[in-house]
Amino acid sequence: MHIDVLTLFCEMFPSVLGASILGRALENKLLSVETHDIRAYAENKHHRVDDYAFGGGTGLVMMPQPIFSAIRDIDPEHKARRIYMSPQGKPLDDARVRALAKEEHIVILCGHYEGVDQRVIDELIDEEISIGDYVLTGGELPAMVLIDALARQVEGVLGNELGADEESFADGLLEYPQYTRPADFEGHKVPDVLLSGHHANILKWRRQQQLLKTYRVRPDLFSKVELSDKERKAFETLKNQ
Ligand code: 4FM
Repeated sequence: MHIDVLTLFCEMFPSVLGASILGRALENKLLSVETHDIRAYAENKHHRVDDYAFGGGTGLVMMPQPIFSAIRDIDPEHKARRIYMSPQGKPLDDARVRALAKEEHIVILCGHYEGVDQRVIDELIDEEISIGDYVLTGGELPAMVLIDALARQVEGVLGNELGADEESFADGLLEYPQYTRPADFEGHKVPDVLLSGHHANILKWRRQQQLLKTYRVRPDLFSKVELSDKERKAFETLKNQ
């Protein structure tokens, strides 16, 4: 997969893209990311990229010319999936990440100021995506969030042999709690079942913990989980304990 990022702040990307699992994935060419400075495409004398909003209002709007020129340069035949990161977008979730991970070429536009000229969205963008219901100063952090989530779905990026399918959200549940040594840290003990060596009991306990956590913290996710009649009954008993 290749990802092109259109941004006014290319300098925000190298440290995040260079570190940890994402850094290794890029180094190993499992995916590639290229950042492009929108300002370099501005054709006016002072390389201006924003202007006042028609109709009034306080903020500046990113003007169409530099973004149209950049996208025509990077994806002239519209072969890529073009994404605009903004709070007005559809909330990103695991299903969307998995679907986008199948794309060969993605272009991500990072917005700033009060947004971009609507003609950019109407004429150039395939989908508008939000990483959550809060407003950031720019789309760069959301773009990095999306890139990181996509990278995890690319074959070979995760070191373990299980991969992303065995990880959180694959079954629509939050993760169970994890513990490592020591078994007793300043009097705070690891649950006995995890030290018992009884594999079936451990699996059962972990599943119960996932269900309880999801039920309490994310009722929206819990309502979508499919449970057998037997498991639903057992959970009713468990949650009333
Ligand atoms: C803020 C872009 C205002 C456009 C931003 C406008 C964001 C988010 C975000 C900065 N992007 N999810 N939340 N972007 O805040 O994706 Cl008009």
